[in-house]
Amino acid sequence: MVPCSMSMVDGLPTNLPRLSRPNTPRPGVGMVHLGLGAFFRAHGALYVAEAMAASGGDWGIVGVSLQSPATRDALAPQSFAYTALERGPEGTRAQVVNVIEDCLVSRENPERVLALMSDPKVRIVTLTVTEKGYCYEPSTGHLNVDHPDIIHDSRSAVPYSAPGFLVRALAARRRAGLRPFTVLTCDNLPENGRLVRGVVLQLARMIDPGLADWIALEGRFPATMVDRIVPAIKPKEIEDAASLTGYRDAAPVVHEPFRQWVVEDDFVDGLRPDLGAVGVTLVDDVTPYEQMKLRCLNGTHSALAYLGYLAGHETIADTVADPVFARYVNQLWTHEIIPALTPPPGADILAYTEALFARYANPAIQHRTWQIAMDGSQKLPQRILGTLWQNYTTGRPAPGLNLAVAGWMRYVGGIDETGHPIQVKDPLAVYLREQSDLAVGVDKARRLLAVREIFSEDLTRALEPGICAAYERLMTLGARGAVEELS
Ligand code: CS2
Repeated sequence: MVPCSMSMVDGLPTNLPRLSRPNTPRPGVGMVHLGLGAFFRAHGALYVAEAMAASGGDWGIVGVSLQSPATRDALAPQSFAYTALERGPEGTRAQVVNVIEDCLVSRENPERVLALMSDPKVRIVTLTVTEKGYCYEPSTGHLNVDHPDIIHDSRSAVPYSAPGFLVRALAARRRAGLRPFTVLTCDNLPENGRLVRGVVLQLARMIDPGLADWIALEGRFPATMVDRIVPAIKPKEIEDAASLTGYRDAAPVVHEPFRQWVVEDDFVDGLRPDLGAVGVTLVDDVTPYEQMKLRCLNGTHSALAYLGYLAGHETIADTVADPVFARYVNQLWTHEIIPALTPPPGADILAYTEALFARYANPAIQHRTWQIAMDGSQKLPQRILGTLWQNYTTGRPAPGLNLAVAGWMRYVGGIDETGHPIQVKDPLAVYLREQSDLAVGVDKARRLLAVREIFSEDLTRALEPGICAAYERLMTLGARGAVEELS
């Protein structure tokens, strides 16, 4: 705790020194990261820093925020160094991360971002722009050509979107006779390498078919599976960090001890940091790892987020501390998710889900159900709907996942079980709310099942009976009651 006698500015004691970067020789810049949020700073950036410490290389990172200047403004006065706080059940460990060399805000200075991405020393562009940042349609995986940013980026050399920056920078490299950079997506998307390659090629084709052909031939878009639970930081945690470390850091990150990164080893000219030296699994095919993680972790995260939120639980740890939800999540794994999976070679899937439960239960990680509930329209297909479809085609009942989708439907309806408004954050929030408001009772579920950006026609037909039945139980019994009835 911060001693009360200290004076405080923005909640931080002012007589503590500010985090500053040690005066050591810096590696050259080799990577640009689009979407400099907490996740990358607590995951990919740490691996890259460790890989350089282990094997050298000029892989310093310039971070780019696509929207808000907040991270740049917080990090610039501390020369882009920051503290990573590892929070386990046994306590907190702090380390200073020193791998970000600069930070740009693309809306302020897009030309500078493009110039950097077209610089020959940059050989990899990593991304964590969240699902919606790829401007694709979740039900088909194709670029959303009606997206306002994509319409803009197809016409203007100064882009707004992540796909726009990738395409315009690759075009500049081609004009300059340079090799392309590797595009390394670190977002939780289905077959993320193929997906980002697809949206980049589609946008490039709208601009210049010759460019699209060059990218298709020369570009590399390795798939990845990323895993570490990194909740949004609260102001109180910034204060706690200061009292733990003895210095003020305006932008620390908090993460759990666990981490995993599986990467398809397919980089332009084979150029990459020595990731294998620091525990990254380099493979030919990421698909089974990615499916296991997206369905076992993210699928149950979303299920717990919607139903847990409706039942009044603030965090995932609170939700699984409720025995009804603890049974529910274990049943999801055992009866609905694992039977529909082909796990990676040699994986012990039961040990994996047991470890997952312990990670959820970690009381030191305050991961809000509301945070995970964000952007459900972009998350449901790869997290839950694929499993539901597979269970449908093999005739396996999936009452727990049906209830999770019903929970999402109730959630995007915008009113909780006590009659209070829910602050729904989703690119389709307004439209989803309108659909829900247009109907009464279980017809709300039918309306939402007809949203084609999320559910294909086949999926709607297949899932309608189960999801409507679950929705009715949810409305009758409430979230906790409906979950309890299943277990
Ligand atoms: C979470 C993920 O916010 C969410 O939707 O499910 O961020 C999750 O914590 C990570 O994928 C864990 O690796």
